[in-house]
Amino acid sequence: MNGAESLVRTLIKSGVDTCFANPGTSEMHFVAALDRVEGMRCVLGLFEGVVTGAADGYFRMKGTPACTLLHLGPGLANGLANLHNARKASSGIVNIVGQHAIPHIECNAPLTSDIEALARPMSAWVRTSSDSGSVARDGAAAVAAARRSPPQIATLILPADAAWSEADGVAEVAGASQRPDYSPQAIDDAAKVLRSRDETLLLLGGSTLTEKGLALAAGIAGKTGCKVMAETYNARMARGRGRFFVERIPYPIEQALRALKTFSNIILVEAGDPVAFFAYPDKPSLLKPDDCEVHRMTAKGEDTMAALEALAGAVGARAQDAKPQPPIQMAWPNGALNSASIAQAIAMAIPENAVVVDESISTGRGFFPPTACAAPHDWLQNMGGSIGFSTPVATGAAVACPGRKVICLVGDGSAMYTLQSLWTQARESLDVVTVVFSNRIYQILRGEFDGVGAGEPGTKAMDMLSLDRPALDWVALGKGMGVPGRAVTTADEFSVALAEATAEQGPRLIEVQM
Ligand SMILES: Cc1ncc(C[n+]2csc(CCOP(=O)(O)OP(=O)(O)O)c2C)c(N)n1
Repeated sequence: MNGAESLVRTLIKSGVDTCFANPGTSEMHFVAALDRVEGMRCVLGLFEGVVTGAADGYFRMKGTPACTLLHLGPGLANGLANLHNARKASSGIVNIVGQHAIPHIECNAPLTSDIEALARPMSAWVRTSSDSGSVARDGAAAVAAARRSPPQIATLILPADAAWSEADGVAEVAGASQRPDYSPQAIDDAAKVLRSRDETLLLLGGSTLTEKGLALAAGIAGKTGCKVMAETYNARMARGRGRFFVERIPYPIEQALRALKTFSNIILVEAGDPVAFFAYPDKPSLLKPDDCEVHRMTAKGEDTMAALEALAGAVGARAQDAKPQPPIQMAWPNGALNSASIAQAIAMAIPENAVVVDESISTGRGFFPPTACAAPHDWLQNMGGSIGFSTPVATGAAVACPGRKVICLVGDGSAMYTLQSLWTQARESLDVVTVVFSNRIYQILRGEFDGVGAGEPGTKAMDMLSLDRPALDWVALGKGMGVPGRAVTTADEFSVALAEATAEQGPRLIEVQM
């Protein structure tokens, strides 16, 4: 057994059985080992941003890490933006990055670079295997690091000679690390704040946004009169009929300031401090009012569900304290395509247990409330703000969850970053419906131009924001990668296209021409 095979066997033994890959020469022994060893599902991505984003989507849905296979420094560098998004989403990933054989590194061949330096900013754990005898042990350490609480990105750099030389065997991965508990003092403090009846916001983030966590929050809100909200962006939120609907802090800074201005207390349940996405001249970075006190109840990695249960107990909240939610009218829309009619069609079309991956940017800003009563589903968002996250994450989510329909809502600008995902979806017959909002402009940036006070955009500035000349033909792009699609121009056409695409098996694309 060589080093590469000892690594593949160690990964599989530890439960890492899915590899999103884009290999090169230095990774050929790893690729050969995938052939020899049973048990690793291998999924090729045609750009490393697809590979790393897919690993993020896989983790979000499965809760266990996949591995990636990346080609030296440039391969890793191509995947960094979606590793950034994955890191912000607290997704566990094991990256295997090839390296030249150790004696070859000093020759400064074309692909030589400082891979560890490239890996470090997006990885909590980085190691280069020194020889073939250490590879299995290093692989086991990488898996253990990825599985920590909160989960992390671990990057193992595998020199080609460590991969091709003789190894000792397979290594054992240490058991999953214990979750840090929560602070009982923080629960007491939060309960005291809630009992005071001051205007209080329970701000939820991370792993609190499961059906159970939301139900606990609904009971606490019903009992104490506090308001519950979620962060602006969330890695995964349980939503739909029968689940407690929480609004999110709005993205536009004026709206966010307005939404938070009445609170004298904010209790953070795994959420971050409410901060603006960007700085704007003469506007604050912190969204809370000056005299509002922020109380951290739990941090990432702590046992938030147990903490919420303890808080419910401390304030005497039970499930039946949850207030009934106002009903939301649902009907297939007709007439013109606009944000409201698009949201209505999506609410009607979401199938039971679907996964919605949302990178709909400005088109989708109002999608949340109208889809609250759709069939039960999970809603995944971009945690790191680096666009091009959704089509890979949808791909990885579909690999993780066969049997669940994945709906990817994406702006045309964002979709162009990682459109190669469509090819992987076609090759793997993944059940993903990609809805591209084709407004042929970076619409959000047109608003930001005003928001930062940059004046009136001239011809050159508008050229940097518009996607016309030539217009992108999404149906043709999808077809070229094996994904059938159609373009729609009215709400009626969109409704029919979405209903059909969600009822069929396999990848589909809908170009919403706005
Ligand atoms: C990697 C990266 N590059 C650039 C940006 C800046 N950016 C933010 S939104 C956006 C355009 C999004 O366009 P689109 O998906 O079409 O949505 P729309 O604005 O039209 O709603 C860009 C370029 C970014 N966030 N991340």
